Parts: sequence; structure tokens; C-alpha cells
Amino acid sequence: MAARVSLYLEILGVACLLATACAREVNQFPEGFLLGAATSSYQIEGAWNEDGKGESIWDHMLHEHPEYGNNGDNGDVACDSYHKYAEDVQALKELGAKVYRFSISWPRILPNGDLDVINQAGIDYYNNLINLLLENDIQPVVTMYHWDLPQALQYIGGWPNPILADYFLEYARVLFDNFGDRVKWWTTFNEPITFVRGYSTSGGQAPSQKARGIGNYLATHTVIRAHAKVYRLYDEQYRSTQNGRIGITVGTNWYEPYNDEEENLAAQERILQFELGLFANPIFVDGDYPAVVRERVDNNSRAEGRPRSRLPSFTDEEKRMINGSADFLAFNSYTTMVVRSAEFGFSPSWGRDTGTYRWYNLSWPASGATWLRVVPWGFRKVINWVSTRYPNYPIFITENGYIDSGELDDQGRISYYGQYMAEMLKAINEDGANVIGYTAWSLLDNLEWNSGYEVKFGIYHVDFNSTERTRTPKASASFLAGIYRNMSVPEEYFT
Ligand code: PNW
Repeated sequence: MAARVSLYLEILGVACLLATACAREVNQFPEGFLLGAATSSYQIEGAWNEDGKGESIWDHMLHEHPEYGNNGDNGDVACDSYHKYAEDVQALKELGAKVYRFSISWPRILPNGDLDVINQAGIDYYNNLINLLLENDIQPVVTMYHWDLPQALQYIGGWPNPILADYFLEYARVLFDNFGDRVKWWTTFNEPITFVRGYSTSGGQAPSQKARGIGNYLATHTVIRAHAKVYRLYDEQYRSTQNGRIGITVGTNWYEPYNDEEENLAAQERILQFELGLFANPIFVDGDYPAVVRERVDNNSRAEGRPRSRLPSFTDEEKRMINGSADFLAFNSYTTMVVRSAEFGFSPSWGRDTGTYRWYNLSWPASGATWLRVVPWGFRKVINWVSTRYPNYPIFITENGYIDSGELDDQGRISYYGQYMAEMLKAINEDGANVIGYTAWSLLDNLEWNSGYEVKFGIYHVDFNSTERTRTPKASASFLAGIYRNMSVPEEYFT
């Protein structure tokens, strides 16, 4: 095997004269690479109405509509991390994590969404967590918004209302003022392509508002403006004293074309632009939506007899504000699907606008869920797509992980992480992708949104039948701890 690894180096011969990547073997992480694990507030904290926390759209939806969840599961208690965060930090320490990616619950800080009430108990909670992380040499990577909007802001329409960008800006200022002295890694939003669906479909994402093909684009438009405003605020008022970095977490599957016919290759490009480029192109390329997205939504809107496009337009001033509004690109990816060209789906809808039909190749290895096929080579391809489309930005992989039914000896998860991290390392060391960090999803078994507690992503088991919510490391936790300690992935995953 060692021979195999040095062969890679020889093949790279010429490039090695130029690239520092070649100073290490393909299975080694670059020096300073940030390895860790990820969670989000609603999925782990519980304490949904304690110490002054306001209601979020997920609290509201799963209380009003338990049928949108699984077996009535909701985040009322979850992993009880609001009380047990010290155990989470202990788990991270055992893991040898250098970073912990978690999110701040907006309604725990601002119960009504605005500056009317600033909840000191919520600020104390995150201060305690951040301080304990730093005492253990773990750097916080903080998501400002992982889907738990204050319900009070949903009453005024939520993200489709453009004023939300200003409410988000005011919330961000509270975060910088209270935590920015110690938090050096910020991302504004987690996977907006997923949460804007809350304005196009019912029964899934909160707030379950079915304005299909309309609400999702209005929400998209506000979210991009909100992100850019927060970036500019940081630049103008905080960067010089706080010296942090700020980005946005975007996500996509990889899409493999059904065959290499021209129309299916074009469909592959379209779906990636609709799923990832919708957010990434304005921020990381030129301040505006991808041309193919603009053209298709405009054309469909016209064909539907509408007086305006369902996708709003940015002003020139907004484009300037949005263009380049990030220090790094945070990226989530789990799996690969197949895509072909088709006019498919409800009219109007995002799906129809994409002009694609997408499916799971059931011959690819399964995890504990149909949607999550184990396709490690797709991970390398999607990392390379991101790194060539948005070449000026370091990439931080903020989510990647595997579903099973909760066994402690989780060999399927070990195999997934081994293979996916090996493909990521090939992208870094052989293809030259500038990936700077990786946080595994997830530190803990937690509330998998509409799928409840049945779906398990954790490298730590959580006993949801016990009020203690006891954390127990799975086999994958010690597997990752070995990788994190050695800063390398075992060579057997490179065969
Ligand atoms: C992410 N897809 O969502 C979220 O950020 C996490 O909160 C969540 O628990 C995790 O992935 C696992 O599902 C996803 O369409 C949404 O492939 C959509 C997809 C993947 C992940």
C-alpha cells in the first residue's frame, strides 16, 4: 500500500515541483486543516421555551402539525444540549476536534425576532459553550441561521418579506457584539436551498407555506441580500478589531448525467446551477443569479402569462454589495443522484424550472435511507466542481455524513467516512482543491427534522429513552479520532 501512495506522488512528478501539495502523501491532511464535527440548535438543544427563549417556526410547525414530523417527534427536548453542552464539549475533546460547528438559535437570543427583547440567558448559554470550547482548544464555527426563524417574524411573512434582511442584520450585530471577540469563523445561513422550500411546499420544511415556484424565490432573494448586508457590516465595523472570517454554507448533491448526450450534460449543468449556483453565483461570481437560472425562470414566468418573473432582480447597488461578500465558501454534501433533461414537475415550481428529472441509482450502495447512496467518487467530483467554479475562495466542508439505525458498532458509517474523506483528500492533494476544513455531520444522534429521532447521523449515540440523554461514542467516533490525531486517512481507503 505504501508503494501505491508513493506511486501517486511519482505520477504527480512534474506538478510536484510547483505545488506544495506534493510535499505530503495523498492520504495526509494539509497542516492546519480544521477537522471537527457539526450540529445545529433546533436539532440538539431542546429547552424550547426555557429561560426566555421565543418560539421558532420549527417549534410552531411541529407543535401545530405533529403529523409533519415522525411519530410526533419534535425538538422540545432533543439531546438536551442546552443543559448538557459540557458533555458535548467532552465528546469533541475525545474526538480530538479542532473545530465545532454549531448554530445559534435566533429566538433564544431575540425571542421576538427583533431588538425589543435581548434575552441575556440565551447570550449566557452561548458564552458558556464558546468559553468551554476555547478552554479545550476547540475553535467555534458558528452558523447564525440553521432554519429556526423566530415565529414572530413568520407572522410578518418570513423570508419572502424583504424587510427580513434588516431584521437579520440587527440580529447579526447582537452576535458580533456579544461573541465576535472569540468567534473567528462565522457562516450566515445553512443550506438556503433547503430551507427556502418551506415557502414552496407543505408538510416538510418549516414554515410549510405552499407558494410553489414563487415563495421559494422571494425567500432566496431576501436571504442573499441579508447575507451580503451582514458581510458588509462585519467588514465595516467589526473586522478590524475581531479579525474573523465570514461565509455562507451552501449545499448540493453531485449529479451524474444519465449519459453523455449533449442535452443531459446541459441538464447536469442546469441542476447544479439551480441548486448551488442560485446562491453561490451571486456571492462568489458576479453579484447576480446564474444566467441559465435567470433565463429559464423568466421564460417560464412569461409562458405562464405572468406580468413579471417569479425570480426577482437585484438592483445594481445590490449586485455590488453581494458580489464577493464572503471570505470562504462553506459546503455541505452527502450523496449523488442521476440527472437527465426533462420538462418535469408541477407548473410553476423550482423543479420544473430546472428542466431536469433526477433519481437515485439504486445499484449504488445504500445507507439507512434511500436518498443517501454511498457514492464517494461523486464527492470528489462535486468538490472539484465547486473549486473550479468559485476558484478564489477556500472551501470549508461543513457537513457530510451517513444514516443508519443507531448501532454502536457502526461499520457502515466508518466505511462511508473512510471512503468520502479519501476522495476529499484526492481532490485536495491530487486535484488541487483548496479545502481548509471538514466537520462531520453529526456529533450526536439528533432530531433529523421531519424524520424525527429514527434516522441516526451521530458518531455519538444519544439515549432518547433516558432523561439523562446519555452520550456514548460509537465505533465511528474512535475511527474519526484516529484520523484527527494522525491527520491522515488509513491507506486502505485509497485502493
Ligand atoms: C442537511 N439533500 O440537510 C442539514 O443542514 C442538516 O440539518 C441535516 O440534519 C443534514 O443535512 C442531514 O439531512 C440536507 O437534498 C438537506 O441531499 C437536503 C439534502 C441533504 C442534506
